[in-house]
Amino acid sequence: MSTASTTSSPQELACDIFCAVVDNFGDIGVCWRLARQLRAEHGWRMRLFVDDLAVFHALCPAVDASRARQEAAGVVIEHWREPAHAGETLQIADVVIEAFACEIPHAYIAAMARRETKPVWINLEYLSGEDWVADFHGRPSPHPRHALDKTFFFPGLGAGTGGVLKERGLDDARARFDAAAWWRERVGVERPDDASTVVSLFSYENPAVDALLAQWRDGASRIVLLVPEGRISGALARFFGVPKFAAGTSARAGALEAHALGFVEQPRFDELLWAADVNFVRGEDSFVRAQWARKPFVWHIYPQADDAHLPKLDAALAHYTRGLPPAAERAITRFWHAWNGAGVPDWADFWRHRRQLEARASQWADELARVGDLAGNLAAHVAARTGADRT
Ligand code: TRH
Repeated sequence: MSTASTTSSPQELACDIFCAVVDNFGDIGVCWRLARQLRAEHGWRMRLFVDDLAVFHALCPAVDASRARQEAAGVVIEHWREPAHAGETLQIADVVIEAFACEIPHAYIAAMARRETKPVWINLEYLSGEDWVADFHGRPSPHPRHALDKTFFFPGLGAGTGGVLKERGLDDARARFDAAAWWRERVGVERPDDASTVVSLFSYENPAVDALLAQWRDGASRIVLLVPEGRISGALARFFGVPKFAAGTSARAGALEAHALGFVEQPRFDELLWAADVNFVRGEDSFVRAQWARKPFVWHIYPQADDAHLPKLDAALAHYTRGLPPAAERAITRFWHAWNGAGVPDWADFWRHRRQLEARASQWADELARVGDLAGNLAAHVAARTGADRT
């Protein structure tokens, strides 16, 4: 392997992101969104190392899973085909982001240490709304052997954290969204009238879903359910008694009408959240997008060993429910808990607070925006470290 020195122009910072896909879509989902945003809004020269191009292809169909190196949305994509692999030529960027504590190749780290101007090395962590995040965000961690230190960058929901990703044009795109056209194109039916409640359901397998589907079926008002094909689809198929609930399938039972949707490229995922009245989301990236959609939502948190996710769930609830009348706060807390394994969800109890939840969803999006967007916060951190504002 040859080594090349980085020759980024003074205007253009070079940045490498390393992403190991643990499971599902969230790891690459966050990294891909961040890479695109740093390219488009900060003009950085981006390279993204990803170990699983097949998963990446689902979010970005332009990615060809058989290619070692390619480009999409102005970002160079390298197939990180084995842990020691660091590209055909060892090029060290000005900013190196190690996502979710994945391990950067040793040869790459050694070359970082040899570089005259040391790169800004960022350890991008998972999102948590817990209070301790603000204390740890931005802390340096010296490398045990090399003269390098990396900074812990913690996404968060409160002041003093790294914030969450939000593109500059997101609110305008939401305002321009043509719901009627979307329903015709994506679902193949007319947009439901205001007497119906539209629910989007992006979730892991969930034992609580059967009770909820039965409540929707037996309820007094029409529920239109939109379900992207995925891990919850089997439960829908069983409920409706069909072989599978694949994209294009529609089914009806009582007051419930459900449509299965195909997986769309990541920039189009928001449209689903904008089209619905309430969104069931999961993991990390869709959880963040639901907050920017300014609609009530329900979070299926990524389950961790020893229930380590439960304090994170309650920390998010503490932010999100702040200022809600006590009855509404208790109802949303009960509902989120039930959706995450504690109790049986009670739709009527939750949705009778609809108007208050809607008002809070909008207010919360404004509060969250005050933390600053993650890409902008990251660029500011790098500018402070390099002494030059090149964003
Ligand atoms: O897929 P997720 O559950 O991801 C994760 C992973 O499990 C990860 O290992 C874990 O650490 C993390 O959660 C907390 O959920 P998430 O984060 O919401 O990612 C889903 C991505 O898929 C998101 O970027 C939106 C995208 N998406 C599309 O692009 N098109 C679609 O049609 C749909 C339904 C989703």
